[in-house]
Amino acid sequence: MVKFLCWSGHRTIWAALYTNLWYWLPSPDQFQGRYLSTGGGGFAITSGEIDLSSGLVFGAASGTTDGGFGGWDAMLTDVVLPANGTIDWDILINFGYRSIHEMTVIGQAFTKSFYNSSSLYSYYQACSEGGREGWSQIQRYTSLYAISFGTQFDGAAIGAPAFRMPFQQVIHLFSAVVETTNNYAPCPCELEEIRNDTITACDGLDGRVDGVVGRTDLCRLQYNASSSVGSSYSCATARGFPAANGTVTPQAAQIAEEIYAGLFDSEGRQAYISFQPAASFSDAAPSYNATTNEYYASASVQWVNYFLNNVASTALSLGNITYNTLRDWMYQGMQQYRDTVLTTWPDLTDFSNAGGKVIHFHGESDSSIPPASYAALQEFYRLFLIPGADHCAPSSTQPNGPFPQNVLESVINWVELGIIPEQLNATVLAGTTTDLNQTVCSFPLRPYWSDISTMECVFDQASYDTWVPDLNSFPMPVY
Ligand SMILES: [Ca+2]
Repeated sequence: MVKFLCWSGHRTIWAALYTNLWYWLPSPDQFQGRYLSTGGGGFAITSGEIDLSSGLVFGAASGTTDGGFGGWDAMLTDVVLPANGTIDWDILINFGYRSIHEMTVIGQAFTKSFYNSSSLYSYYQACSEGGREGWSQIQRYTSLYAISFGTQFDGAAIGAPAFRMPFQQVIHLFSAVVETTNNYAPCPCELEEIRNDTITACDGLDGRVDGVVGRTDLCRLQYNASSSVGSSYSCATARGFPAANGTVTPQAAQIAEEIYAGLFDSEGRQAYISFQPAASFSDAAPSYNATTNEYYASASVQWVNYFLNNVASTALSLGNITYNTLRDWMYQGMQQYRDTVLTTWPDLTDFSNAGGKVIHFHGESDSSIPPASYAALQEFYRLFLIPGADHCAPSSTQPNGPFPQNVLESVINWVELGIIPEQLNATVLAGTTTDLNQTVCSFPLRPYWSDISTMECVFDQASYDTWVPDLNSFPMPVY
């Protein structure tokens, strides 16, 4: 294996003088005619060498880029505001789509040259922001390539993408605004009790009692957090919060229900989706005033300050923020960033015609990016909702849930061997059934266990309808 570091010539105005590219190459006897691009997470465009190793297993030369941010540890937020009030659009375009593209084109040519290989299968793999970066390539760099070269990537393994970033960032404020609107900030222990009750109540809706809510859609239809009112909770001191005990209040149940329901404007029109029942209430975590012994709502506000107000500050009062404010911030972000980080160009005809394939997976209990509202385009695109899983990882609260370990391999088998991933292989990584292999249904089919060891993939319209809400707060389609 050779670790190779080089740079491409794209200059940014003020921050970095060049963009760093980093490629890992398998030894020639292990090279299998493949190239892999990888991405980042959060506001990072790279995951560094951690992801580069994932390609070597499949004999793929693998690449990552620092986006011209000035180093491998630099974040977009470190460089996107050269001064308050000014966005560096050049660096934002790097983040949005250009740097991954340049790294890929150079990486493909470099790989062909290095191994003296005339043909190459090209892949992409990443999760979260990295998933958005993958979609940016599929959506943007196919038409041109389809005419004469085919698609930029033959296949992509994409997890929980932040591809509707201007919405998904704002929804991180939603749980706290639900609390301020209801004038009550539950201690984390109280909401955890509601979550545990939700898991207990909804576990069996998938036909099997295993501590995993495999049907959050049925849970949404059949469960109400008001059932938790009066349940006792007790937590030791943890994470800066004092020990707490009590019983679940109607206010906390109301807050949980509003968070599950999603964002609605003052006229009752839905603006955005939220997390599925059984997901953790991590966005609802309050702050604690040790002097007054009071909890108060708080939230991360990096997106609003940096990208909507263009101020490098993390301070933002929740005091005057309403549901309509959140809705308006989403609309502002949709307008302002529709050609950079809003990565939802809906027409993938050229990608499909060129033979491209995508496997997209998303934890059903994702507490960072809501999993709803993806279309199913089965010929070239498969969506797998992972029962019980959190954001790009298994959930510690539903440890018997499986998590996919070989998504890239399934993509490779689909592209190179024509093996259609009717179901996705996944493995239980913790809990009482560690190492148990399971399969995951391809959406819109949903799991139902007819007995303890037999899972069927079924469809029912009422469940499906919960995944495709009408976001009619906006006067135009939200892609
Ligand atoms: Ca279950």
